[in-house]
Amino acid sequence: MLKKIDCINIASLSITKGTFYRSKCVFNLTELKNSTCFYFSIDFQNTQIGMKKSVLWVVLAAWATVPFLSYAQTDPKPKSVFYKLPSDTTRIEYVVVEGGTFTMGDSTVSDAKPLHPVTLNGFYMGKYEVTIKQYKVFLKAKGLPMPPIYDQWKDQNWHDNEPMVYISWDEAAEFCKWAGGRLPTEAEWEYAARGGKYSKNYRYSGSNRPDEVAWHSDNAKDQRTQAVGKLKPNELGLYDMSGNVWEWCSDWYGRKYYQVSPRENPQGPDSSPMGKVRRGSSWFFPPTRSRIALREHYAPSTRVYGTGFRVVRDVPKE
Ligand SMILES: [Ca+2]
Repeated sequence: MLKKIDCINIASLSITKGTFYRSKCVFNLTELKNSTCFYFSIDFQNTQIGMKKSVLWVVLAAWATVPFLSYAQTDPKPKSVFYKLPSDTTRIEYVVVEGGTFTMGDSTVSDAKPLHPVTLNGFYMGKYEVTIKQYKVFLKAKGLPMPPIYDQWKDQNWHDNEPMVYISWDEAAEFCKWAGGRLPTEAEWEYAARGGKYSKNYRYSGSNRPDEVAWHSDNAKDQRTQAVGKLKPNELGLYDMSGNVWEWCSDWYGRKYYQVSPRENPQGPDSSPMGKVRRGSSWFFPPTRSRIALREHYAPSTRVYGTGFRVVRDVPKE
C-alpha cells in the first residue's frame, strides 16, 4: 500500500535522472535523448519502458491515484469515540458500530441454528476488553477490594493492561452502568465480532487464522490472560473479540433461542436456568473454540479466570 508521504513525493517529483521507489517497485529514470522530446526509460520489474515525458506524467499520476481509490474501498476506518470514567481521567475507547442487517448463527453448530437475519440499531462498543486498570477505578470509587486470585497462576499479580477477570455477570453489568453503558446483547456481540458492515466473513474475529487474532491455550504466554490489543484487530478495529477472555453478554442463554428470535434488536429469552451468555472463548481453551459463532453460558454469579467483558453504549440521541 502506498503511503500518503510517497504520493506527495511523487506529486512533487522533478523528473530528471534518478531513482525513486513506490511500494515494492523501483523506477530508474534515465534521460535517453537530450532533445525537446525528453524521452525517459523506466525499469519496472526488469522491463524497460521508454516513453515521452508528457506520457510519463500521466502514468505517474494514475499510478499515484489508484492506491487512494483502493484505500477508500478496502480499508474503511470506523470512527472511535472516547468517554471518561465518572471518577477519574481514565477513559474508555469505543468503536462506532453502524447499524445494519447480518446473518446470525451457524448451521453446523447445534445451538446456533438456524441461520437467521438480524437487524440492529447502531451502537458504540468498547475497542478492548475492560482492563484491570479501568476496573480498579470503579472499585476505588465504590470502596471495594480487588477479588482474590484463586488460580494456580505462577504470577499472582494483577497486570493493569490485562482484561479484568474473576467478576460475576452482576459486577460486570454494574461497572457498565456506572461507566454510562451496558453489556452488549448477544446479537450485538456477534454482529461486531463479524465486523459489522465491513465484515469479510472470517471464521474468527478478524481472520481465518486464530493465531492472528486470538489468545488461546496454544499461544497464551504463561497460560494466563494477556495484555489487551496486542494481536490483529477485526474489520471494525475491535481487539480480542476472539480469545483472551470470554465476554459476558446481557442475554440469558436459550439453547433454541435462534429458532424464535425476533428479527430486530433481539434481547434474548426472559430468563434461563442455564445462566447468562458469554462469547468469544479465552486463553484457556483451544484455538477452534474462539470461532465467532460458538455460544457459551455460565451462572451469572460465576467468577472465573477466563471471563471478562466489554462495555457497549447506545448512540446518543441528537
Ligand atoms: Ca475476548
